[in-house]
Amino acid sequence: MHEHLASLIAREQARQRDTLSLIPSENLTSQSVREVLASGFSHKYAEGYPGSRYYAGNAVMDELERFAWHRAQQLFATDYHVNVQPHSGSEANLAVYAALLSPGDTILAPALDHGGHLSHGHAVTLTGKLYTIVRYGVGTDGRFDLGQVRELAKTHQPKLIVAGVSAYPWQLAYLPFREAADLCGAALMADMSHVAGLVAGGQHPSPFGIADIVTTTTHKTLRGPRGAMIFCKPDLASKIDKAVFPGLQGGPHMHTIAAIAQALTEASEPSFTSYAQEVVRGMATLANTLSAGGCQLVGGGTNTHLALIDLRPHGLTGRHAQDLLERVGLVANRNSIPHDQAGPRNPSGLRIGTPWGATRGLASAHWEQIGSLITGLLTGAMTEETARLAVHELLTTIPIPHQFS
Ligand code: DSN
Repeated sequence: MHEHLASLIAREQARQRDTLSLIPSENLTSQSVREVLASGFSHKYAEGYPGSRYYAGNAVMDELERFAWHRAQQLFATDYHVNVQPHSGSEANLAVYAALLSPGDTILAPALDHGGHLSHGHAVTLTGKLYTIVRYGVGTDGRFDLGQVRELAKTHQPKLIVAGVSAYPWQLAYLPFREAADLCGAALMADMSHVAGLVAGGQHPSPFGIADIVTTTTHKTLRGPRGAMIFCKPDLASKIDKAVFPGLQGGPHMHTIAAIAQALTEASEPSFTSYAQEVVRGMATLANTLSAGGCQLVGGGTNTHLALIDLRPHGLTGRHAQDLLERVGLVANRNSIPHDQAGPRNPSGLRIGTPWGATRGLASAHWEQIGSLITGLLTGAMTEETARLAVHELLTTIPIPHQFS
């Protein structure tokens, strides 16, 4: 390996060892996942699908992809068709739109500053340029305004409704979205990217059986390699498969598909249920500590893996708070909050979560400590030096488990 690359890897390993990621979309993967990812599966072109490839030499790849399908269906206890080829969550969502819609058709989706994702039709993305986007958001209680969703569905007659989030602290109930979709004959897509691991671990409602299509990334709470999957009801299978390949992508990343199959296997073990419980329990503890310490949580709390802190009462911007935490070894990300008057580059919120920390082994007492450090820093009651030493001491006592290092 080139020495510069080796040194970059070593520096990143040290950064991950010496800091704590609170970014709710990040996680650690097992050594087994990374071994599979680094295998010779990456050498093979396998355009097409099992039994129907455009290159020779794909007997093993066919078996591998079918194995990944079965693992996915087993984990989520579903008979939905599954496509494991999307290279990322944004491509998965775009593939669904391409499969079901024509340019100009209307999508009803969550607004970005209310917890949605760029790929849910934000104006700066291709999804926002190709389709007519109608946005729903949260009400005064911080929860999605389901009355608004129903009204918008009736008024705008969207062809697709998106139920999915990347910065929303509450569990999603999928049935009200189904009802809204049925009011106008729309298809319902659940984007469970953030919560897939919680669904697998029984800590979040499942969209299967309710949504027509379920998309997910594989590297967040699900603790797999970077990738994505699309599940759909059997009658949509052919459209979805064609939209992924050849519609949007060429050769599938077979090494990633193999690593996804490994991660899905790990997520079906009882220890993963304990992990998912720990993610949610830890987040509740962290949120309670933050609230008790004077932080205002967007939406009033959380019952998932993440929370958003409204920084305005502290007179801080998102960038300021993100930098402040990073200087003491806590890595979080600035985030827009509902009706944010500040721009997305320096918004008014800080997004935090527990998936990475729970994999590292942090439990409730540790999250209380992290919460006290964050409130101390944001309120100015604690010096950076004191917080930095405390984070260092905590992480020294809880090294990354061997299995994940
Ligand atoms: N960037 C991811 C997140 O942080 O939520 C979503 O793609």
